[in-house]
Amino acid sequence: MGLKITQTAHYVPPKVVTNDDLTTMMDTSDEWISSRTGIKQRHLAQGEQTSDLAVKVANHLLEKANCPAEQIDFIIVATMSPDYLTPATAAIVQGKIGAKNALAFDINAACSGFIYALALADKLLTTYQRGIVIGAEVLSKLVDWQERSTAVLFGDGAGGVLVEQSPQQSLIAEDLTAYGQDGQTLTAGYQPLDSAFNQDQTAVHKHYFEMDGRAVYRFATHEVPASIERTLTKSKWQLNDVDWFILHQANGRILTSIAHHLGVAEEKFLSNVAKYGNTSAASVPLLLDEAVTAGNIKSRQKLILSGFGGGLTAATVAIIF
Ligand code: 4VN
Repeated sequence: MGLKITQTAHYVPPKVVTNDDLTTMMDTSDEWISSRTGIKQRHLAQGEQTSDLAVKVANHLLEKANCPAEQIDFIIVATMSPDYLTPATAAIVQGKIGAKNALAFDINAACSGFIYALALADKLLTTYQRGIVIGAEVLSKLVDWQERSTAVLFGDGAGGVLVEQSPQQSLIAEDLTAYGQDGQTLTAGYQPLDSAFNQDQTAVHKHYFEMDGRAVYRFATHEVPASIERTLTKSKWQLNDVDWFILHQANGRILTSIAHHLGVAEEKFLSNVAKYGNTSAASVPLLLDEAVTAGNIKSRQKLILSGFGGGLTAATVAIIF
């Protein structure tokens, strides 16, 4: 008994902002952004909240599966850019799609969030039949549009999967990790203490993304290959058994570097970072759905899914699709 992914879907807001568009807002260039990150454009939300993107994905999943909303037992949204602290984005989705029998909650493990959520869904499926797992982000809310080092990186979007209890276990192994001591190298959305009883003494109230890019880059190039290797060992898979590596689309150069560290041909690393930029928890399901829809990923293929970033966290699952 275990988890099987039975549908995939994604949604991105229609507005496209190219690298050239960004040069009118800040001192940067298409050359700089392309060569250092592989990003050419990103989709940015206009009048749509994180829950709106997630609702589109959820409805798309239900339509594709021809599944009534009442048959959904749980909804998990992985996000670091929720509409509110409460209600959870997943609860908003539950209400809007009419999944009246579903429990619903968000998880925040930043760029690893979708992988964490998928591993969690596997455990829920010992008790429940069917669930929706979504990664959804409107990171543009957390971007300081004066700060070129981070503003060029991030985009908005959502992706998700329908998961069902199946006699055939398709989640073969998992490796979920956190490195909380290094958490300050990537922050966004600080919530200041603010009441008559409790005034915040912190000098800077860090609402917007702040990233020590070199530290996070170094973390990713060391810890992601290690997490993937531990997952392969647990799976009893060899590197060569893996059909596709679907990694968090943090930055194209980081993907190249991870492929080299592992000794894997870069062609096995699917990528759409050029089109969407870094969409944190949304990037893995967004890439998964595009690759399934394009016919690149086929039934029974062996996949490594891996997320890494804020927390700091890194997380990998091995899946037979
Ligand atoms: C995981 C990672 C990143 C990330 C880190 C560094 C970085 C993305 C630094 C060097 C810079 C180009 C950009 Cl590894 C971000 C997240 C957040 O989702 C997670 N880019 N860069 C340069 O000067 O080349």
